[in-house]
Amino acid sequence: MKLHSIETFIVELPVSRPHKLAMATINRHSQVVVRVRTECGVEGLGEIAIIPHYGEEAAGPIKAMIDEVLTPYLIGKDIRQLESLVLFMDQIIKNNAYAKGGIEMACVDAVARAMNVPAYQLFGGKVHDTIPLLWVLGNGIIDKDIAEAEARLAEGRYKLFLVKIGKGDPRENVDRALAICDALRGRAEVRVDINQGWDEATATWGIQALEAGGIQVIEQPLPGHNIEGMKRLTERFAVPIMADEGVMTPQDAMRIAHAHAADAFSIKVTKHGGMLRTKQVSNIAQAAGMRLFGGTMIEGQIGTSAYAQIFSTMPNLTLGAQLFGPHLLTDDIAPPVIAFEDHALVVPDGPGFGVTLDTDKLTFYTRH
Ligand code: MUC
Ligand code: MG
Repeated sequence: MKLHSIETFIVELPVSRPHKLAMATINRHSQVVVRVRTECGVEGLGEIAIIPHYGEEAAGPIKAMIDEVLTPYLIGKDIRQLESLVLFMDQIIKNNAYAKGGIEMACVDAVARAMNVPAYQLFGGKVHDTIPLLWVLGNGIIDKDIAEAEARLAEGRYKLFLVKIGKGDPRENVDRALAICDALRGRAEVRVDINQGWDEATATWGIQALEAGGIQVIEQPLPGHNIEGMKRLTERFAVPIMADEGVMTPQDAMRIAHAHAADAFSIKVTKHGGMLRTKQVSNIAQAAGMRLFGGTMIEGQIGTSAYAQIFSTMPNLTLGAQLFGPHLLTDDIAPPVIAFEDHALVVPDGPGFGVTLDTDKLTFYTRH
């Protein structure tokens, strides 16, 4: 299966409401869509969703990295040899996880389609048929967040919620999360994501209050590089402390696991640089006795299916997944393949990721 072409498109999709994080408010959501074709005519799709200011990445540079730097070297490569392909991309240029991850994702889709199997079959097979889903409350306003959580509960789709805090006054952050937790007590589980927004003194005070008030998981309270601080918080508190921005590479995962600087990882295919590297991170966590949470960069149908495929292969993915993208995005460039039942996402079983591109929608939403 020799690679014939790689195409990229920057797409901007509408969202049902502005989504507020510590570092950005999302009004339209950007992704780089990757389409590969083999010489024998098999196609594969990848999606690189980008949260502004989350990391080092932005849509334009990712597209240029794929088109101008990686693609010229990759044409003619046998995409069935996925590990070789990833190692080869690392020889072409260091880092650039998102660009490499998007290409690898599209190659996984093509290889699995050619074999007529779901992509999870290339990674040891699935251990989960469904994955409990978490909705992210990102209004930044208590009443709106509670009303939104009530609506999701009433629909029967979500009973796990995460409040985005870490921006502005830490007292307001804690009060908001606790007010939402109180309103949903006994009916839903509430977690928080601080997105690196606190220093250690604030986190020590804040987590104590959040834990006492019933918050169930604390995600990335400190800057990702502060492993020592994360270790002290993990040792100090019973509530699970999760690393997200701190765990990008398998080497990061090793360092954090070795230092016991988190109880759990939020894993994401793009930030780890593809499905193989995501599986490596999950294997390190599994060996270290750590739990996993399926993260998101707010993917649409392609990315959500890809993430669900690899998450479904991980025995220690016991904290559910925040694959709420298909419900926050109000339109997509592919018809729905993601089904939901009993507060969980059903892992798609079609060939590859099971997704077909809607080329009219692709043209409509492509940024020119
Ligand atoms: C993160 O930090 O987990 C994705 C969706 C969301 O609301 O936040 C993220 C990124
Ligand atoms: Mg996070």
